[in-house]
Amino acid sequence: MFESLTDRLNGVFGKLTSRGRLSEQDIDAALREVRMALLEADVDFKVARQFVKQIKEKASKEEVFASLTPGQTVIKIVQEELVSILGGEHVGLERGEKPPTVILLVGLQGAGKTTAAAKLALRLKKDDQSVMMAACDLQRPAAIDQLKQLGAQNGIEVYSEDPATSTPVEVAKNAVKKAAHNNVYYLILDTAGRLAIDDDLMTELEQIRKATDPVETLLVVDAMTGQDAVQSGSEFNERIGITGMIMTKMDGDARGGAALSMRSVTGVPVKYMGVGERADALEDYHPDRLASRILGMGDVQTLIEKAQDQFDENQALELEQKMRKSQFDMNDMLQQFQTLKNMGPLDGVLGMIPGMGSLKNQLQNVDERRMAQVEAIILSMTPWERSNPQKINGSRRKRIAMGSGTTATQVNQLLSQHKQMQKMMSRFYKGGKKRALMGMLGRS
Ligand SMILES: Nc1nc2c(ncn2[C@@H]2O[C@H](COP(=O)(O)OP(=O)(O)OP(=O)(O)O)[C@@H](O)[C@H]2O)c(=O)[nH]1
Ligand SMILES: [Mg+2]
Repeated sequence: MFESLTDRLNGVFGKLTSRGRLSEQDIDAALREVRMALLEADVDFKVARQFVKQIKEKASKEEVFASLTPGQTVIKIVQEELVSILGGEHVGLERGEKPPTVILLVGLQGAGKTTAAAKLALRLKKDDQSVMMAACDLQRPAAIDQLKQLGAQNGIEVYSEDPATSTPVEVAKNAVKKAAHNNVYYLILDTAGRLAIDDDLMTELEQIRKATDPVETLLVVDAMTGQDAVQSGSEFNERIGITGMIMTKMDGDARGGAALSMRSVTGVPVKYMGVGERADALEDYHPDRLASRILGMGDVQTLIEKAQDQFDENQALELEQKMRKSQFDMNDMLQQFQTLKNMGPLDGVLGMIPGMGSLKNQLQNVDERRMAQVEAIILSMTPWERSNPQKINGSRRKRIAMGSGTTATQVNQLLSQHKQMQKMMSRFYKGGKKRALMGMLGRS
């Protein structure tokens, strides 16, 4: 979701690093562009202003002008500040002393509460925790069915009552009783949304909160709604007090402003991000990783964690080792592509792979057919070729193209993409993050 911001920032950095020395005016001009880029991405204007101010202050302290690589020093500062406005440290889910740990989900209509309840429940279940969901949304009859269906699909117990004879507070209270009785550790309460914040909604939520004493009150916000999301975040926090946020629809093509401003404006940590409609499309929110993605340097850590969900731990470890030692060959690339297919929205996953930026451009609107082509090319290689892609000569290329129903040019493209990925990956590990960043930006 940060593509255009990433492009803009890379443009600014490109200008900075192409110069030997930088004057104060150069930095000022660059920071003005950074500020514009943030505003265009719909970042809260106070946040953008503060961001640029901090960078300017740090830049003068860190003696950018005396540095031999001033442009890179500025980029390092931008990265640090980005991590800082995104919240600094990752904050995980709290766990109560004794069961049940009640997690109350609140938010506007359509923000993704019910989906988030299932995602969170599935995550906890995968971590071997006992978990139950309760349908406290009695606004729409369909809401209960929606939660029940999600529960059935993912093997999660759902507590519900007849909406004709019960109230949201009653459902919540009884769900807590049942969870305590059954020794269920986590109880997730799905609540009703409203089009806008109103007193009825707030009163209802306050009552549920009083009755259930939740360990976490998580606000579910739709990242696509930009500044409105930020506004509702502040209001919910003032009215009922929230302990964290789940930012949904991060897979959408919004400009990313909400994601960037939410933490700074509300002061409340974002704990998770929703990145798709599927129940497994939930990611932990890590400010440093997100900053890397925004700056276009990939997010190998999240990628590896996602891969761990898909293939077993040994395979994932092996992959990491190979990336470190630049032994990532075509077999690994094939495996990655096959795993990618199971890891949810392709765009999001591609953005996490260092060096994928250029591939992404070539694979515009990456679709299953393209993926199949890549697979076919690799499958047409012999095992020896897959382990030694650099030794694939002209006649081999022709044969591979024939075998996969593609052209020699397409085979060439894939080979150079692989080479670039390999280079980026090893640089990512060997050179430390700063050098890796330079590499991602194509300036080393
Ligand atoms: N692409 C994408 N869609 C999402 C995500 N989270 C939720 N959705 C979709 O958003 C729509 C609304 O989700 P719900 O979970 O029903 O939202 P809600 O907050 O419970 O809505 P109400 O109960 O009406 O207030 C559904 O179509 C979901 O599939 C996400 O992270 N990415
Ligand atoms: Mg709902």
